[in-house]
Amino acid sequence: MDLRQGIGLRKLGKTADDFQQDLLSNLFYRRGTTVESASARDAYETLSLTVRDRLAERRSRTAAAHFATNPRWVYYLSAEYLLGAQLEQNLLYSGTGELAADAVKALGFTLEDLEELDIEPGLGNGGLGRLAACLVDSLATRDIPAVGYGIRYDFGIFRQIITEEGQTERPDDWAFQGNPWEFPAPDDRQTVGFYGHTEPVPGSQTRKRWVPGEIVLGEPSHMLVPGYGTETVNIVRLWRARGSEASFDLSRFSAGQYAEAVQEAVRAENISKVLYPDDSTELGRELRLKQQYFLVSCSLRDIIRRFRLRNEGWAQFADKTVIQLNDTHPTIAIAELMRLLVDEYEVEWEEAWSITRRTFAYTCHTLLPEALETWPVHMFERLLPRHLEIIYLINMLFLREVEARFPGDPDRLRRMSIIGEGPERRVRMAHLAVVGTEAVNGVAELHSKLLRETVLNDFADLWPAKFQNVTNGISPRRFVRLANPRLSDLITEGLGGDGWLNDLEQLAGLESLADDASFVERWRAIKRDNKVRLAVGDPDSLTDVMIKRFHEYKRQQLKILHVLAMYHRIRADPSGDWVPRTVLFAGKAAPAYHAAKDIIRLIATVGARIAEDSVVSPYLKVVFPENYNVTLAERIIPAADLSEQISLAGKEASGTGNMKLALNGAITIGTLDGANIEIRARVGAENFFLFGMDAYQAANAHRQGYSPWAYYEADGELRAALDALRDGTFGEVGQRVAGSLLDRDEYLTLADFRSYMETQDEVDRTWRDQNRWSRMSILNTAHSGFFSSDRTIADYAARIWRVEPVPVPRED
Ligand code: NBG
Repeated sequence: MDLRQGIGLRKLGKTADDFQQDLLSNLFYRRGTTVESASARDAYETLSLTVRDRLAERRSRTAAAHFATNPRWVYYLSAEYLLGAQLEQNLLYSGTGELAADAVKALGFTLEDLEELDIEPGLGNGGLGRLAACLVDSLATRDIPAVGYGIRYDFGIFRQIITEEGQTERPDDWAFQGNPWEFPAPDDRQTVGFYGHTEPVPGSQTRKRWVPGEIVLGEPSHMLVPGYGTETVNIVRLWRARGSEASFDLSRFSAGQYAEAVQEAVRAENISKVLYPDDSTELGRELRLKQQYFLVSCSLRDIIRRFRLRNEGWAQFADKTVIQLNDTHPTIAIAELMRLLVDEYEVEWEEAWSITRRTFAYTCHTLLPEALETWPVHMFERLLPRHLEIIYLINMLFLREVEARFPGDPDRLRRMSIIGEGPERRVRMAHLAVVGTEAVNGVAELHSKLLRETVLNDFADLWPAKFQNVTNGISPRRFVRLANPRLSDLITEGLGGDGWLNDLEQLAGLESLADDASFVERWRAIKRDNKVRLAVGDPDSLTDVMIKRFHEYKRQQLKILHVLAMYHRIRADPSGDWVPRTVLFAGKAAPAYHAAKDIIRLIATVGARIAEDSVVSPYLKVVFPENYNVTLAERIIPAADLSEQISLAGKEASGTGNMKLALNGAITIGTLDGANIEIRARVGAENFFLFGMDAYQAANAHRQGYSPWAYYEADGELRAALDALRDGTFGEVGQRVAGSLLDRDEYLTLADFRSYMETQDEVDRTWRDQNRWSRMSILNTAHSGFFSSDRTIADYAARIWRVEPVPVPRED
């Protein structure tokens, strides 16, 4: 038998009997229990292993195909992955759903019971992390050889509890009961240095020796990422920090100094303890930079190890490797690759720089200047002394290039420098990311345009061809097939097949069904049914959802002003013909972001007040399901009628929730921001509720002397809503929120209020014509095909990565 790459492996059977056999054997031999004493958790773990085995078999064929091809690889570096629950997805992708349902029944459980135990890895925070998960899904679906690298945080983003006091945070110990989807890979462990000093290397100008002051181990594990409708199974490799052997002080332990004995190990392990440690202290900020370097250092060494399995020397490295930097968090990789090449592998600086620049590409996910990361030079100097030297040299050579192109323009040099001057010198990571990469992309058309015109304008002048757009996308498998199975079945029936699941433009075929009375009726019945299952309000009311992180630029405060205005209108005319609405908010606020937490608290307060009001409550209900995550999103999105995408134009880079909602037949009320613009262009202006100013008007408003008070004075309804907050009716939190709106209103909430109200009235009028509404809903789904992450990956592959798929042969 030839054991390499599993050739000659006994095949896992395909019949119900085989599956049941494997399940039992896993129960006995891997879980170590018996049918009689198996708990639900035993059954869950065993089922997960049985499904995982089937993917692992495909994984071994994938690895064999990749090894034989020696292809160009995509490496995706990301601080976050919001993978979502794994069991249901992996049942679907391995085609074992029915076998599994029967097999667990024989053990006395239902699949639904076991799915309840499948905790999602909360290794991300918002859109950026979920995007990473959709992209790795589509990379595998498109047969592109790829690895996603990230950190295996012990604690994900916090678990949110909502009370009338607002949000409180609890640790999210997601892997407390273990994670059956993960394979440890201790052989690929890496060693990472921090602190210390550098020493010259005799005979070399550019090489240095870095002597770190602290050594930490990075232990990898990986999770399988199957493609849909294909054989490829890629991986996401996650690093966990460990103290080295030397970090345990046995002599102190023996002397009873238990805490001191492990303090160094604890310090090391803290690196992968939590996602985004609070950065309001210097220590917290340093820990974040440490995390970033830890991820980068482990991953780059792993990438080089993989490269060397099939290649020699460095000539081929940039041809065989593309590393995508997901935002600035992994940007230190540019300096680290230079360090590895120059210091450790003795490559000449120019050659190393040419390799580095051709290897990396950078995706920027923001326009908010405060979200473009910078690190104090003194912190860098202490933590990563060699990297700072390298960045200085990169910067010097870069500024020479700028000077040659734009002679005598010191202002431009100052603006473009990787080192920002000012009261505190700081390393500008976005600048490093632009200088050290071959391609830079924004995540929606408007965003990419504004990047070129504003934040990265000088760089776009210098290197216009470097700047590209790749509009974000979402996985239709997770967000329709798994989240909305009944709609998915109806679409499959309507289109005469399920080919749309990996060719989403096929949805356009639904257009002709938008006038088919029986199709429309079923469409509507499914939406209603999804509302019944969500169980937050009257299923016949208009379900109006705003689900996303809490941030002032996203303007949940505008939505709450609308709620207050409706409250006043209904109170003033209790017998009016009001369209009943269930307004649903969900999302987390950063623990240290007080203004955002105030908005959550205000929503809870207003919601409670309305619930007590017997005049208003028949028409208006505000709900806030707590702990928004992928699993909850999958329940809310299929039930939504109206999708709130109301950020101030020019602030939301793309949005991806907007795409998920449109794809599930919710109609958007939104500004001309991010991907809203592209959604509207595709679904049609008549199937989209537009309001508010555009990005250029918004950018000018403050400069032109914007005054929130002028809007307050001019608009009676707005004034009444704000007065209800100001006079303490909704407690101190209402006063604070109103205060901040009237004081500065950074995000022009009051300026867009009237336009928003008018458009909401239009929403109500449209809702009364249910046939029209349903037609709009169907057309939203029909024309959302562009927003598949499969298309996003095709764009990256063709325009940024220049990679080809490597199909994996089917089992014979
Ligand atoms: C977010 C943007 C969203 C965008 C996602 C994914 C960050 C820094 N940015 O608009 O705010 O959809 O990235 O690109 O998390």
